[in-house]
Amino acid sequence: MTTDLSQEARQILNENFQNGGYTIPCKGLYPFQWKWDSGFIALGFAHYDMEKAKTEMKTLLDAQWENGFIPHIVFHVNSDTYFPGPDFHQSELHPLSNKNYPSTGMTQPPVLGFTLEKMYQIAEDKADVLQFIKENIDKVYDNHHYFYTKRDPQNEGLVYIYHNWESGTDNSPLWDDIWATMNPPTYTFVRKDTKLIDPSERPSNREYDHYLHIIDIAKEHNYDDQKIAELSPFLVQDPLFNAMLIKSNEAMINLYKIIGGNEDKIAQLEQWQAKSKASFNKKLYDAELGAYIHYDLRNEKPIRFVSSSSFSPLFAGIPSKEQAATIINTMMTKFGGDDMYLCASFDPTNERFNPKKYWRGPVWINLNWMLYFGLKDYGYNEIAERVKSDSTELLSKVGFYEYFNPLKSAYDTENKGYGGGNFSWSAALYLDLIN
Ligand code: 9YW
Repeated sequence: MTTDLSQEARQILNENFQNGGYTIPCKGLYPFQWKWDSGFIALGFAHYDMEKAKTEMKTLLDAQWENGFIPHIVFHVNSDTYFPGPDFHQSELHPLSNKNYPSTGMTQPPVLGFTLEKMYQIAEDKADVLQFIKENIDKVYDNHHYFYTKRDPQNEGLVYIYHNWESGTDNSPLWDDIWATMNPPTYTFVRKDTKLIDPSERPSNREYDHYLHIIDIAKEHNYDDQKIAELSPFLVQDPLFNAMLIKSNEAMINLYKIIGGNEDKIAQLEQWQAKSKASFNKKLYDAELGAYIHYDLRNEKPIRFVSSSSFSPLFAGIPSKEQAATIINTMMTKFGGDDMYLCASFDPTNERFNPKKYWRGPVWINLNWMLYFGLKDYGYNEIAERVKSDSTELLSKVGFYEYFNPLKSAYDTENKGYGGGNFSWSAALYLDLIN
């Protein structure tokens, strides 16, 4: 059974790999290279084809801008199955954007530091992968430098995201109260995703108006970071994004130590770490909720909801032992009943929870993957094993889908996954989880 599934997972990755040296998240729905997908995909390849893993990372890094920024989508080809494409995003507006690769002008969670380290851990030929890392790690360092110098206006060690697409958790109920502060124009556009996927499982057109409007504001200012910080109606400190940045800082410190030299970079990374972790626990920990939360920097108020992102700091060693115990208790109480698969993307006890709608409730394999390693690091092996077996059970039951209904009872009547099928990161992270 496991072997068949592994073969299927490899086949999905191989078939989604493109001639341009990158892997699409899934056919039809997502025809380009996405940043955080690429990192996770590289980990899947690393288990059986290290050359492809390196290629995946290299292609993404080739699309880096001169200021260190790495975009969330790289438009390697033209495609009429995705909206909004390169004509809408117009990355060329930014004076330092990449001249060879059209892209978006927004980013996604910082996966690259820890994926480089994981590739090194997985590699049989360590010298070969270390050579690759030596050639590329400074680009990731420059990317973190960009984050800490351009996206932290109050110098807190916590970086902001200026668009919900930067979070990776696109239509989470977390953003609903921000949408209520905005009144974007009604755009005329043709959705492509809802031709491929049941519209009830995707964001609404009105939500897309908000998404497009934020981009238009950034474009009016040629994607200038300072202007975005001043003017974007969406400006959020996201615990998932910042935890991944901290995890990647740590990975880079480890890798620079293996490489040798680079004392200045190690010192800078250590400074960022100390400051970020302290601010994280001070500002994003909500003792009353027993969870990490998001902070709305534009409206200066905490976003007091529990989501799967609330537990992601475990992955980066951020919580103290006591905080870890508290947030894991919150997770098990709200998300971990016997009738549920871990881990729903949004608080199942909240009225905004929807088990079928994208980031408003379904289980996502990449969040589970982070949770699994985080729980293990803190010694919660039994719960970690449950996250792993819930993930593999879902994948073997219904296939390598994009997202999954967390309610076990749902599978009595409709045994199916949601969103895109043959989904690359579900396949890639399965290969990593079982190894
Ligand atoms: C979109 C590719 C991307 C992921 C995001 C996910 C979704 C694309 O798919 O966004 O058009 O909304 O939310 O995290 O990177 O898999």
